[in-house]
Amino acid sequence: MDCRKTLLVAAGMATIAAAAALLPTTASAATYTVGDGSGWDVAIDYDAWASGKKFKVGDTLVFRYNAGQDVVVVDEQSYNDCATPNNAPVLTSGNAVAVKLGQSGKYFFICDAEGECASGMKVAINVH
Ligand SMILES: [Cu+2]
Repeated sequence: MDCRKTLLVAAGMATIAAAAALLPTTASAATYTVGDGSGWDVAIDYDAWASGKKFKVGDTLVFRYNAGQDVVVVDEQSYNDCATPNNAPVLTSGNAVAVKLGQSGKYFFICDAEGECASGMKVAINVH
């Protein structure tokens, strides 16, 4: 019966922890550095980076990158094709570029340096 009591205490603590974990999601806007410490570069799994994150309207993405890289805001088709439309906004203001996620929906970003999008330098963000 000691064992049963321990289980009940553990369950109670888990409930408290779960409730506490919910609190930050209702708090103010967040800032995410794309790729975290790896920044915006080739050979990084941005799908893995984005998965599990809950991007909200008002959050900000920060792209940190070296010279020769850039950030292009594109639509889904261009993201899939790694193609940069002629009229696409190219963000080149340097290290770092901040992008505010001003409305809900999907955002797509690629690097248009030769071949780098195809090497994985692309990220899709779903904003709720
Ligand atoms: Cu690049």
